[in-house]
Amino acid sequence: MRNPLIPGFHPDPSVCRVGDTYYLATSTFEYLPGIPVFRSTDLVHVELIGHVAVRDGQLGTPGVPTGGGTWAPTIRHHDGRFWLVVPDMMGTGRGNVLFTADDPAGPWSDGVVMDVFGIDPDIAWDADGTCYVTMSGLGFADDGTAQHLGITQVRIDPGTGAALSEPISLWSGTGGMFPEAPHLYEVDGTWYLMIAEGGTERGHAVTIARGPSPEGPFEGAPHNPLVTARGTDRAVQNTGHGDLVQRPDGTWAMVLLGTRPRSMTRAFAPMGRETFVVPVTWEDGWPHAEPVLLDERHGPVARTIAFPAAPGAPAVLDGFDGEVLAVRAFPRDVADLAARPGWARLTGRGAGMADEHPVFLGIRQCSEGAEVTVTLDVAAGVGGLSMRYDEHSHLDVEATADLVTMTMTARGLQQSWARPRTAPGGEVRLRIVADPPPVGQAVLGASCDRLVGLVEDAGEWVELGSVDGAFLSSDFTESFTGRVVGPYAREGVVDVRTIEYAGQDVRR
Ligand code: 6LW
Repeated sequence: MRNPLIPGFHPDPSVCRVGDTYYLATSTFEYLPGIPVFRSTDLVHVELIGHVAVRDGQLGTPGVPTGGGTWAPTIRHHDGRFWLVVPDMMGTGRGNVLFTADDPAGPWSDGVVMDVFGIDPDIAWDADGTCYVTMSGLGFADDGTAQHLGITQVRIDPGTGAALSEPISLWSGTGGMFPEAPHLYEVDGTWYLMIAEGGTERGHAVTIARGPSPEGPFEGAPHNPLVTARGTDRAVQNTGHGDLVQRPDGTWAMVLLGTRPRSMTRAFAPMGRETFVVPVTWEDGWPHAEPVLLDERHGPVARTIAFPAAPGAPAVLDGFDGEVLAVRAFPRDVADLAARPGWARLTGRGAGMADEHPVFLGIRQCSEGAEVTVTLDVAAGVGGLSMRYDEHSHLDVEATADLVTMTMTARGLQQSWARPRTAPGGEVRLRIVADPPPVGQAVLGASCDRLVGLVEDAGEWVELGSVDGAFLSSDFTESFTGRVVGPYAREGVVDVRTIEYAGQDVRR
């Protein structure tokens, strides 16, 4: 199988199948549009077909803190419709929301808030039509601190989200921390409860139990964990948080999250958590999954994002390519496509990328080596190209009509490089290059992921400076997201012509 199945920041995958077609959804946290939906007919090629959250009010994203927002969704097809449940966490998040759609490409409903308390909800029905929401339960200790309650389950009315029962506790794994990401399946009359445990870092694992009913009692598999990379030097680490699906030919597969960390010590993952897929076989009534390997490579990626989106762009929303994200806002709230035909106009508010609501449009870094170039007009403003994890950690290459600066901000540390433009003017091309890892990755410590900022000056690409990419990794930033890169405005009007992405994975 070719991995990652969905490269770039795409954690917490969930999958369902209708006929010959698989539908997948992943988490978006503080980014909008929220919760991408992908289609695949072979679990090798995936196509972005839309997003669940494309309208104001469906999610509380504008006021969620970093690390909050939309966490792990579950997508299912039941009774002729698509169902998606997702936690919309912290700040202005709505809680656990249930969306429905006739067409998975959208439109999805406004969503109802379910009367359940936890994260990572799953939704399942038994043959009588009783609807079960199974989650990683949360409660509060006497002093008000949040407590993990293990895997819990509530019966709900899927029409209103109302709870029809008190939470019950189910099997909560084999002792790893943070039992979460539960999914329930009925296979030939037996119910399976698959979960993640060990935390989403290097201890992550998928474990499974089975029982006679959706409420259990559940007995853990003798061969748990079903999947883990912990204690190994495999190229794909953090493997966990999976969802099972049966193929039309009766065989099974699991989608799950993992990372592709760099350096001999597997120290940091530039792109954060991505979606992988592994084959699953059954023996003695238990599923068995293979470890996640990188045995097949993706080809080079080359894409140009135009404004408005070019014909054939995926899942176009309000004129923007569906791969374009904005932070705590929709791309339409951040950029004006009408002001200057063929350009996206960004109007800065002063704070640049340190703002919790940056005037920024970005796409995910989706290959180990990446070269991202923007063409801007800064005649009436100050702006540039940023590679961001969050407002505390970002690499900015910024231009005015006569000066270019590169600034690395990493959780309170900051360093800048500046250079006058020898050919001053409004139009400027800026580039960030993420070097691919060395073949074999036999490099210990720093500088095995060099990030380089460049400006095109008088027709030549000139290097401004370089920094260790470890500072922009999910490990250093302790982030649930990944690298998102694109243009921004700090002050005044900055027009964006294109974002060009060229990248390639390394041969191992
Ligand atoms: C998600 C949890 C997890 O809710 O990380 O890896 C959290 N798993 O299941 C955010 O993605």
